[in-house]
Amino acid sequence: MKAKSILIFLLVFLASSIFVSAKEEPNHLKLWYTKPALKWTEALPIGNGRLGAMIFGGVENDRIQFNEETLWTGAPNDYAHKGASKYLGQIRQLLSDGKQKEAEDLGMAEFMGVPIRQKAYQAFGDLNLHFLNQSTFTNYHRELDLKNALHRVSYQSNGVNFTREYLSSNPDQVIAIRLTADQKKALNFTLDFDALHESKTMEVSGNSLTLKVQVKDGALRGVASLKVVSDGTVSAKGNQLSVSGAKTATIYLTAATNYVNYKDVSGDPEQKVKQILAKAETKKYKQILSSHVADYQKLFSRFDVQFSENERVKLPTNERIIEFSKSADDPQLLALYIQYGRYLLISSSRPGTHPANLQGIWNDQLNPSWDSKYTVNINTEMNYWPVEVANLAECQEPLYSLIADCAETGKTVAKEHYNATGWVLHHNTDIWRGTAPINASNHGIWVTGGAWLSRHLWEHYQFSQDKEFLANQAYPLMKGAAEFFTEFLTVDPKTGYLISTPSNSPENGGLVAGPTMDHQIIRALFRSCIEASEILGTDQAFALKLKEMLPKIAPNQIGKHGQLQEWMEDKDDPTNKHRHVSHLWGVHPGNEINWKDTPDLMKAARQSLIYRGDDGTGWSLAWKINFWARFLDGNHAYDMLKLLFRPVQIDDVVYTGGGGSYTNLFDAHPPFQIDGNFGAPAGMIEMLVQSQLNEIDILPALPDALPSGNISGVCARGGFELIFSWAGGKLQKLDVLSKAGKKCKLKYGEKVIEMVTEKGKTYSFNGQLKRL
Ligand code: FUC
Repeated sequence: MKAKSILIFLLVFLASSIFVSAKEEPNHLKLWYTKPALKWTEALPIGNGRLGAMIFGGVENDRIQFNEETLWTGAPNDYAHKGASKYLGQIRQLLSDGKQKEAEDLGMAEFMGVPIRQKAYQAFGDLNLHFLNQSTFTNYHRELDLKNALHRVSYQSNGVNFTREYLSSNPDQVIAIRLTADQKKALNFTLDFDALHESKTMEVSGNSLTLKVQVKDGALRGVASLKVVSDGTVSAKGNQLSVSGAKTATIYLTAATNYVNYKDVSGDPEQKVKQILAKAETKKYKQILSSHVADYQKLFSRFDVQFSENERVKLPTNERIIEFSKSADDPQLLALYIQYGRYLLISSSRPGTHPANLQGIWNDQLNPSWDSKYTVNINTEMNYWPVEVANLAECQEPLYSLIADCAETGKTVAKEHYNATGWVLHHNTDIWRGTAPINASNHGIWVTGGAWLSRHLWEHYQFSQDKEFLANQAYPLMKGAAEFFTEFLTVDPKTGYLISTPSNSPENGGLVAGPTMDHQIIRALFRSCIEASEILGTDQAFALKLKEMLPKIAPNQIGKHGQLQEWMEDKDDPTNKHRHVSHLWGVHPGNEINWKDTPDLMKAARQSLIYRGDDGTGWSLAWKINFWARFLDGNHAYDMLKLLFRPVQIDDVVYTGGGGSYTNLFDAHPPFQIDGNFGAPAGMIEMLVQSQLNEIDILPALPDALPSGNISGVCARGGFELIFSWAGGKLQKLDVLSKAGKKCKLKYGEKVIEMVTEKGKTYSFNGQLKRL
């Protein structure tokens, strides 16, 4: 009897999983549309960390605009301004004397990187597909399936059903496009390459097409090549390939450059591309598809989140965004946004690749906004805020490599600009790992970029409890960053405190002595080094030095408007709506300001945020979601989401400024900048669980608009992974998996429990935190 019911269950399960065919995947894991994309921000992104593409899904003409992550302008260069340190004392003195303009002028003349601007990430090219006789079509559908990392297009034309599937494979290092018709010989199309680069060549031979580009200002050149495999005839036609009389065709596209690392551009892209394609061509599409899906799902399927669902879930994504801005009653859109953020992270940042830049890896221009590089005074860090909590720790590895590179280049800059040991990274970096001050002295001389990035190393240890990582990778880099500040911090002649000068409160108020944010970041860095040295049992003398310096660093101060002071002086303007709210770093991502230990500072920080207002650019909105979650005000955080989903250039909606979302749910600074796509999911998760204060706080900032839901695979500091559900605004059930066997302190509302845990064991609780 028992066996029979198991069999029936299995049959029903199998039937239902077959029934959930491609198009029936849950809607909280799909972006979908009923029209092809016309604008770039309507196209949908695919990526494997290295190769990215935006798919337009046009019927007669399809555009696949693609990128390779190492195609940048410029050449190896350390950007250091040799001998700049001669002017450091003078700049400090001018600032101390209240002569900001003179200090900035001297900084501009003698202290900036060489050259003063860093280099730009480049669009690579377009692959265009031209289909014959398909000017009329019906039943058009295009979608991005986040569960399988697949983009699909389907439509009917002249009585034939056509489908296309697009993926960017990490295991096979190709973008694969599979085209099918449901009738023999119905698939007829031509393919060609195009590129914005002035210097470009195209070659056609056999079933392959090659595009070679040389960047205008620099040492890098790129080679992109594709092969077509089809049951029809593949032939060359001028600069094009032609496929005729086919039922199916598969295109394998790959690209490479001569970039090897930030010091070496001796790579052989022809050879690399040839090897990749030779391998791919011998495989069946099904094999490439299944290893792609398996490889992607290893990361993606560890985590799930669901809120309550209503009729809105049946709308195409463009309409859903517009409806949300009218009334925010679509909780499941938030789940889609969180999962889209995870999808974008997996697609733009894989072990062995470069970190996600300002646009991830997706860029269609030669002069993208802010060069699509790495701005480290918020943007690059924000890209990685969801990694730990949303169970994608591996995706942060590229950031560790970038930090390690900058710790090398940053040594030269520390020496030349400050005559100091250790390493420093200012406002920005690029593929050449520039670390010197850039752009202008009023914001480019900001010294704590490297220290902030080092926090990500420490946080990874906090979440993973991986001592080997701490000893071998994290601590040496953290220590180098801290060493710099032991020499850089100077006694403020006015207050006697140690201060960071010259620097800047990003990007507000010009060059100053002692911005609050710097002191918060430096304190956090020192504290983490002290703790790491205790855990590892090393470097006691260095830890002692940091301990002695810590209390001497200028503290957080409350000013005359009840605000947290952004600077040493009480000069904040309560009407200033600047998008950066840097002095609240200690609230998030830092933790030294919190309700438990420093309630007065927390109130002042909240007051500062109220003065700044809710509106802002895309990433600014995303940061404010995180702040409101830390202030434990879920309803205010939810209000911020209404701004985040403000439609930007969607259908005929008129856009009125500030951040928002494009049709493809890309975050709008505007223009597109990917940080908000990562910072906002982190903030939404922060509403559901927080662990920055040595306890795991469940549903700390649950908004009224999310009365029920469930989340699984969400991670907390201390090496814990949680599954929990809530209904009617109340916790129902909680499972805690202990991955490191550490002590666990759980908090839900007023209730707090502590327990010793065993590594690998799961502990279950009811809604009152009673063990089950
Ligand atoms: C910082 C921000 C801008 C933008 C740029 C990439 O300079 O102030 O808003 O995000 O980075």
